Amino acid sequence: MTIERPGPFTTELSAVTAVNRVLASEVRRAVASGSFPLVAGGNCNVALGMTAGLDTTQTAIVWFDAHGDFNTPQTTPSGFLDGMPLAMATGRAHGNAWARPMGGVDARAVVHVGARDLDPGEVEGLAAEDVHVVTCDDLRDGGLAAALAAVARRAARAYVHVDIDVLDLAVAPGVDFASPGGLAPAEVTAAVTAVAAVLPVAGVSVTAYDPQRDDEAGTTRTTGLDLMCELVDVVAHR
Ligand SMILES: [Mn+2]
Repeated sequence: MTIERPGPFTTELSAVTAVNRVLASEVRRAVASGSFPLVAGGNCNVALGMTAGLDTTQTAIVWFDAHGDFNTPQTTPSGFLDGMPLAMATGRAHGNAWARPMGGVDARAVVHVGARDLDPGEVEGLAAEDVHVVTCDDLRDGGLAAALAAVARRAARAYVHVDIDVLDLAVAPGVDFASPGGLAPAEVTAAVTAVAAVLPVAGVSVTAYDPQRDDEAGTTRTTGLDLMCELVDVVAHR
């Protein structure tokens, strides 16, 4: 199914919250009927509807992204709302618009994986909120396990969010804010396999594909679709 904004556009913030309220109720409905919520989103804001639909009090977030997505209106250098979804999902940014009415995930139940392009205010915020940050190098050094063990003590299930810009530029050029030095698809799959070994994965979102930036071979689209299939396979076989 496709989820669209329920009313006319007024502001970006109200559009994001409106569409995510619809997404949250659809996720709730899917879970209640025994279906698995798998979302292909234009940007990372879908995390709001996913977490609210899955019950924020018992859900850990494992967030794969080259960027922090942890800015607030006070720290953002760009003003982009798309740089704030993880901060909004945890109530750090725009709390009155989202987390207070809809619920926010405890930031200590969040693992951020693959960051390599953080703004200074995000580095401070991630540390201040005790988010577990696992860089690409940390991941290769086995640093994911301790972070997962810590969040598993605070949650009954995990929501896995993959911004495909976490992948290396060479395999996923079709994103708006590409950053070199990223992960291979197999590294993401292996990391999600490790998540599923610790907590049941209750929902997956894969976001931020921009067809206008993809190459002629459709490298990112192909990689993204393959990755979604593999992630569902990983999650379904637990
Ligand atoms: Mn993102």
